[in-house]
Amino acid sequence: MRSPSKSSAAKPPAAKPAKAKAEPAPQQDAPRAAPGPRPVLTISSKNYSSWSLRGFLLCRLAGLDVELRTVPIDDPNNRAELLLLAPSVLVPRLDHNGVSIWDTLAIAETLAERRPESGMLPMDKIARARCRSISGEMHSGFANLRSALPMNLKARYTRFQIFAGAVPDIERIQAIWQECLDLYGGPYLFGATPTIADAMYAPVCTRFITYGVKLPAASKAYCDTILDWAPMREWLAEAVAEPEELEELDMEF
Ligand SMILES: N[C@@H](CCC(=O)N[C@@H](CS)C(=O)NCC(=O)O)C(=O)O
Repeated sequence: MRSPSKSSAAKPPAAKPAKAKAEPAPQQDAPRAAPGPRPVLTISSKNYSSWSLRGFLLCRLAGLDVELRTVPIDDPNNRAELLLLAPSVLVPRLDHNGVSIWDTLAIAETLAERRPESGMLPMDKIARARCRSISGEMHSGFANLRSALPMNLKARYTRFQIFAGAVPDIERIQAIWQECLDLYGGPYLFGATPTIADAMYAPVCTRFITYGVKLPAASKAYCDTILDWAPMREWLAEAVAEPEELEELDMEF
C-alpha cells in the first residue's frame, strides 16, 4: 500500500545507556525529594507510531510532564542510536528517575505503580483485572488488524477493502468495548475517566476512522470520546503538522 512517509527528524542527542538503580523506599518524615530532571519519552513518528502514541497517553494519564524525544527509526544510523536507548530497538522508551522502561505495557504498569492516585487502573479489583486483561489482549494480539490497517492519522480512505482476516479482530474489539461500556457506563471503557485500557485502544479508534470501518453506535461514540480526549487532541494536532512521509508502509508500525 502506498502511504505518506516519514522523514528524518533531528537526530537526538547521544544518550548514555541509563544504569538501573534501585529506588530507595520512601521513609517516614523524610523531606520531600527535590523534583528530578524532566522525564523523557523516546518516540518515533507521531503520525504512524501507534506504540509511541500509547506511551504518550500513558504518561499524560499518570500526570507526567514528559519531554518527547523523536528518533526516526527508518535510518540505519538511528537504529544504532535506538539500540543504545532500548535493547528491543523499539519505541516508546521512558526515562524517569534514573530508570529506563521500554515496552508499552511495562511503562503502563510502572506508571500505575508509581502514581496509584492517577486512576490509570480502576480501583475495583474485578474491573482492574479486566482492564489488565484487555490491555494485554491489545498488546499481544490483533496482528491482522494491525498489519491490514496500519495507523496513519493523516489519511482518510473511503471504500477501503478490509482484509477478511482482520474482520474477526474488528469484531472482537467491538465486543470488548461493548462489554466495558455496558458494565461501567462509559464514556471511557471503565467509566467516567480514562485508564490504561483507553490508551491501549486509542490507536484502534483512529484506525477505524482512517479506514472508514463501519461501527455500531456505541463503538462510534467511544471513538468520538477518545478523539476528543485532551492529550489525544494534542497528539493529533502535532501528527498532522508532522512533515514526513513514508514511501511504503506495509508493516505494523
Ligand atoms: N511491544 C512493543 C512494540 C513497540 C513497537 O513495535 N514499536 C515500533 C514503533 S510503533 C518500533 O519501534 N519499531 C522500530 C523499527 O521497526 O525499527 C511495545 O509495547 O512497546
